[in-house]
Amino acid sequence: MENLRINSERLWDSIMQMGRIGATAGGGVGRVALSDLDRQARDLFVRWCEQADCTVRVDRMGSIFARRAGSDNARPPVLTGSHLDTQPLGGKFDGIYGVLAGLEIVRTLKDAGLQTKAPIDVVNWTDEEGVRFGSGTMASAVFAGRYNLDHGLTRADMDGNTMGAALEEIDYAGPEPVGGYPVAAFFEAHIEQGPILEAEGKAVGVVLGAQGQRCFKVTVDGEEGHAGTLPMVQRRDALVGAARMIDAVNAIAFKHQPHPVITVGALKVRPNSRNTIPGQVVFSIDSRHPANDLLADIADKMRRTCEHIATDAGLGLSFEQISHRNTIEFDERCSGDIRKMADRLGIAHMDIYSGAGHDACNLALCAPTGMVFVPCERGISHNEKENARPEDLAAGCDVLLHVILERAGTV
Ligand code: HGY
Ligand code: MN
Ligand code: MN
Repeated sequence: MENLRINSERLWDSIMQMGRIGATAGGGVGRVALSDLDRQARDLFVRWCEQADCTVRVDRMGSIFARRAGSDNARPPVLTGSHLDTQPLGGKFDGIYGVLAGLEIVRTLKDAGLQTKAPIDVVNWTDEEGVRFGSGTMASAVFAGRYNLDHGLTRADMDGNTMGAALEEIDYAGPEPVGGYPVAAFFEAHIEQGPILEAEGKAVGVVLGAQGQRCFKVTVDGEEGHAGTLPMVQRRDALVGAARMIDAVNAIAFKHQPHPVITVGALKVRPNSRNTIPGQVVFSIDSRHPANDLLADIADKMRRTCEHIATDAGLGLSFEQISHRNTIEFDERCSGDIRKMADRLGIAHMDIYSGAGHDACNLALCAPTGMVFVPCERGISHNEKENARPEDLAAGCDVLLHVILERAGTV
């Protein structure tokens, strides 16, 4: 069993095949959660899992659980997985690697005729990225009990459509209750999305934790008017106000370096017409910091700054926090297992913290949780150019295989 290894070529081929669903002209993937492309990716994943003798269940948040039975199915399952949804202009690896690494593990166990004591669930968490509904990792947050089901299903996009309705539309509003049962452990494999492992020449990162995050929806209300006739001094231009706010929150980040990081990445202008003065702008703020109290201070600063700008310009303002997750530390026993298995397999590794958020950050609240990072080229992610080396993906997957085998126990 110690000599068991995953099939690197099969893992790579599956990632490439999945990358064809929503492939972009720039070589990446655009497969936003709950789109028809997401449905196609889910269907392919389900087909592959069934071919690997897994039984597939879908919960009410649309997360998919592909179970490889153990010899004792009364034992809590060992979960592994990540997400198949991507950024609008994303890559082939962010999230996808973790889901397909889980699939590769159950395929490897099937080939080897190996049975575990506890069942293994390969999971695809719904809408990790939060592109359309604003707050990511919502399905795993409901699973972990951070939010109730109603909160998850009623998240609305900028046009007011809910996540519940979108799940019905793609036929993935499953019947299973969300979470509420014991999980032996959750392990998520993921590309690092930063430059450290590559620079240090390590194939595996043992992730110790992840920084906290607060996301906001800011609505600026002005008044529409004719671009050719309304004098400048009489205007209440929501976009000019929003632009000042965006510049100001960016300046707050620069003033406090090396933390926090603050990003305004989505903006909706109403009515979005060349010759109408913008009457309303809705924009997102994503802020992150490793210290929870400082992240809260930054949130206050941003709110007060936006209020001043709105008042000065005679604009209305709603500054709404739509998600908040504190900094988390992963389970030491899980991190220790990852380190130990990397050593045993002779794979170079180092401890690392995650700048990005992951479903594992939620699972850590309800189950022992660990994460395995692998390097990605020049740390590039959320970009069509995202790339990783087959040998690093295989190394991370081999570590994951042995960590899971030890946790699930073998017959
Ligand atoms: O936003 C994030 O950290 C992510 O990629 N889920
Ligand atoms: Mn991800
Ligand atoms: Mn991502």
